[in-house]
Amino acid sequence: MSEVILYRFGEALGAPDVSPFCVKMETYLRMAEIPFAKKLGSPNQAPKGKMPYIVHDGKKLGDSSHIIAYLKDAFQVDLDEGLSDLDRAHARAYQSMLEEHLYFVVVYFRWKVEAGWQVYRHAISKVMKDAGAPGFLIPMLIPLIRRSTLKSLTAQGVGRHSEAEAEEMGRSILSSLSSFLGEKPYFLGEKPTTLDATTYAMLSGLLAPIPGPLKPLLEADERLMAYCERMKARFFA
Ligand SMILES: N[C@@H](CCC(=O)N[C@@H](CS)C(=O)NCC(=O)O)C(=O)O
Repeated sequence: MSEVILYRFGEALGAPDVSPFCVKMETYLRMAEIPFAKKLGSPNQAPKGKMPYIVHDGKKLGDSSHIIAYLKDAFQVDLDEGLSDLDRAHARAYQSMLEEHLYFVVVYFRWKVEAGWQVYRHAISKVMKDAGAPGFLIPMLIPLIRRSTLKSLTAQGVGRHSEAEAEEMGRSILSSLSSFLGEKPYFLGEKPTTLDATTYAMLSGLLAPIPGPLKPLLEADERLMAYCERMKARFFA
């Protein structure tokens, strides 16, 4: 079976990628032991206009969850084998909470709140430079990308809230995650499943050194921090 080419933004802020969805994809590929190579890409070339995307056997696919469904078939690998219907229902619900809600709280503190933005814009600039964008264009493009991201954040809804309200969303999601994890090593039990790829990616996004409440909130939770260490040691050693 030929290797998968994973197109992503690039490393930044101490994470394998500046984008939590690209970290999710890489974590999944490592967990599933699928041979892959990483290349820098851009949303302009992505089939759904968002990163990550993959190329495999001449096919180009976008959206991390669609990619995982494809890889499951193509490589006959199932990280969720043996899960009960209830586990699957929980996994689906937590995935939505992480990808459709917590992700946007992360975006809020990176792109909207000025203190976060003053740090995050350097990470964006680095990623664009690494991807080969002409140096003179980067300072012109960044404000445009920020404007369009903030427009999406407002349309999604999280962007309409105050900082205190966004922080409270982060706090309540982390508290739910921590309770759900409990004393288990992985979110659905003794063995890591697809949900752990998403959870690890979103949590490691929170650990990026961006000013704001999210990193301290996560760092105050011993269970979630131990979980992040466990995932990192097992899949990113
Ligand atoms: N549902 C998508 C979400 C991907 C996503 O939101 N990617 C962001 C980066 S974290 C992106 O490419 N944003 C660039 C843009 O919207 O132009 C997935 O699971 O892959």
